[in-house]
Parts: sequence; structure tokens; C-alpha cells
Amino acid sequence: MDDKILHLKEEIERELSAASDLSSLDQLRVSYLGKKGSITALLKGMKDLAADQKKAFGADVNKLKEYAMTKVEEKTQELKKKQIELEIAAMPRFDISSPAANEMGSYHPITLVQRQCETIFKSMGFTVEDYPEVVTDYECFESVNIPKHHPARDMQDTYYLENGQLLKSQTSAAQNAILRKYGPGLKENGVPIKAIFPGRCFRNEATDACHENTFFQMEGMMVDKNISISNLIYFMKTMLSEVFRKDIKVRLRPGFFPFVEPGFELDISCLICGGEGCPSCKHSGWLELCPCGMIHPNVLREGGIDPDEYTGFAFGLGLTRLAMMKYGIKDIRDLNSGSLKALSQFTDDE
Ligand code: FA5
Repeated sequence: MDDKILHLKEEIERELSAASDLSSLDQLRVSYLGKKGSITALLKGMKDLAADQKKAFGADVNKLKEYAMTKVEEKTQELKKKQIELEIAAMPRFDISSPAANEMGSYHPITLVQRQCETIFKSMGFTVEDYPEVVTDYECFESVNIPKHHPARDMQDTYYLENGQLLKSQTSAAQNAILRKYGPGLKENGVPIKAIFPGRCFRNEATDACHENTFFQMEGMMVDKNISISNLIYFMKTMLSEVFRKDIKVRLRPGFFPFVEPGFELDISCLICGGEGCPSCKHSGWLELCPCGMIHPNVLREGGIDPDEYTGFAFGLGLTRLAMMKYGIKDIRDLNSGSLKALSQFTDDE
């Protein structure tokens, strides 16, 4: 083998064993195998050799090139492995088998009450649906009979995003999607639509003891042939008696929502003050908890359901307020406070 080639091979071996990281290894690769590298230069120099030397020299240089490429690849893999091992060694260690410290986590009161409602409605044949928090104007308003510039929009001071979408101001935003999802089953197989869809809502509210700008609702819908207000009242009563497991005073009064007709406000007697009046119920003794009503024909039609053939009810339960009443939390703002002292004292009593 030519001296120059032997010399280069020894040099490569020396430098390879000294390379301690991927970037110096890459420099090394470029200096030997790159366009202006030493091995490439040897190959280019072959044109000046005598014809009888070319063949042997060319074969040796190619062997060296292959050798260098293999060694660089091997060293790359070795260094990558070392780097991963170092990263793993630097990760914080924890023992997953060790028992938790005395402080166990606990569920947020809203999660507790939401799960309880889900269990109740599931036992009555309702599905539980998830829905995004960022929605379109069509989903939140137009599809539920609130066209652009309708005065009912003023009731919900909505956060709009720059792209025209908005933070869901009511769980009713999912009504159209639910009708479209389960409508075919209703029309083709006669399976009633029975769904609840809990979710976080956002409104630009001036906050007080019973208003937050971020709160939870749980919407529910049932659509079938011959659904009437009595069905609505039955499901509302069952849900409330299961959640509270005691007699509570309820009142139903007319209420306006463009997506129901007739519409009702379902209030419960304030459980904080026993109906006497306090900041939690704005001193009225009653708390608006679960507006509801018979689904407006326009909403059914927009969801692909024929209102002459099917009827249904919908409700929009204020889950955050339900948690207040169930757990005796006087100020709604405590629920978003992040205070563990305030929030970790509740347990699931199912
Ligand atoms: C609605 O949002 C309707 N989409 C409800 C509905 C659904 C009616 C289906 C008919 C049929 P409303 O804005 O009143 O309605 O809110 C419903 C419930 O959410 C209220 O009764 C209350 O319990 C709760 N809620 C509303 N705003 C707030 C708030 N700022 N903070 C806490 N809870 C609130």
C-alpha cells in the first residue's frame, strides 16, 4: 500500500479515537471525506499517476474511503448512545413504587359533581359527549337560532379570537353537532337522541359571589317522537334528587332562550342561606341553576331533524353553581382560586 494512504489511515484512526462529541466527529468526516477532504484529494490526484500505478492506487484509496466511512458511522452510533445514556443519567430519579407522601391528591368539587351527574344520566341511557372550547360563531350562535346581530347575543359577552372563532360561551354550542351525529340513528333506526355534554364556558362577566368569567355547564338533550315538557320535568327532578339526596325547593318560571320554545328558568332555593337571601343568591333566596325548554323547530331543522316528526328538550345546567350548592361553597370565585385549602376538603360521596 502507498505510504500516503497508510499514513492517512493511521491519522484517521488516531483522530477517530480522540473524537469525543458528534460535532468534532462531523468535522473529522468533512476533513477526510468531504469535497475538499484528504481522501477525496487522493482520488482527484490519480489523474497525474502513470497508467500502471492507477489501478492499484485507486483500489487502495477506495478501500481507505470505505474504511473511513464505516469507522465514522460506527463512532457516530457510539457517541449517540453515550449522549442518550448521559441524558438518562441526568434525569431526576423517582421511585414509582414508593408510597405517596401523606398528602394524597383530591378531585376538584366541579369534577366530583360533574362525574356524579354523568353517572346519573348514563344510568338513564344518555351518552356523555366531549366538545372543543374554541368554536365558531355558527356553532355557538347561528346554529342555535341566534343569527348575527340578534339581541340575545348581548346576554353573553363573548371572547372573540382574532381568527373569528370564539371561546364557547355556552355548551349549547355543541347542540347542532350532537343532532347531526345521532340524527341518522334516530331517523333510520328509531334510536332516541339522549346526550349530555359538560364543558367549560367563558364570558366577560363582572364577577361576584355567583358569577365567574370561566365556569362549567352541562348541557343535555333528548329528541324522539312525542317528547314533551313532562319528560323534561321528569329528568330534571330525577337529576336534582339524585345529586342532593334530600328535598330541595325548585321553581320553574318562563325564560327566554332563542333555541327553546317554550323556555324555562329552573331555580333552586339557595342552600347557603336556606332561601333567606345572601350574596351567593344575589339576596333573592333563589339561584338560577338549569334553564331548559323544548328545542326550537329551527334548531332541529338546522340539525337535519324534521320538527314535524320529532320533538325534544334541552337544558343547560350550571355545574359550577351546582357544586356551590352541593358543597355549601359561598363564593363561586373560590372554585377557580387554586387554593388547596379550600378545594381539597370535598370527597365523592357516591
Ligand atoms: C345558557 O347558557 C343556555 N345555553 C342554557 C340553555 C340550554 C337553555 C338549553 C335552554 C336550553 P344561561 O346564560 O342562563 O343559559 O346559563 C345557564 C346556566 O349557567 C345558568 O343558570 C347558571 O347556572 C350558569 N351560568 C351562567 N353564567 C354564569 C356565570 N357567569 N358564572 C357561573 N355560572 C353561570
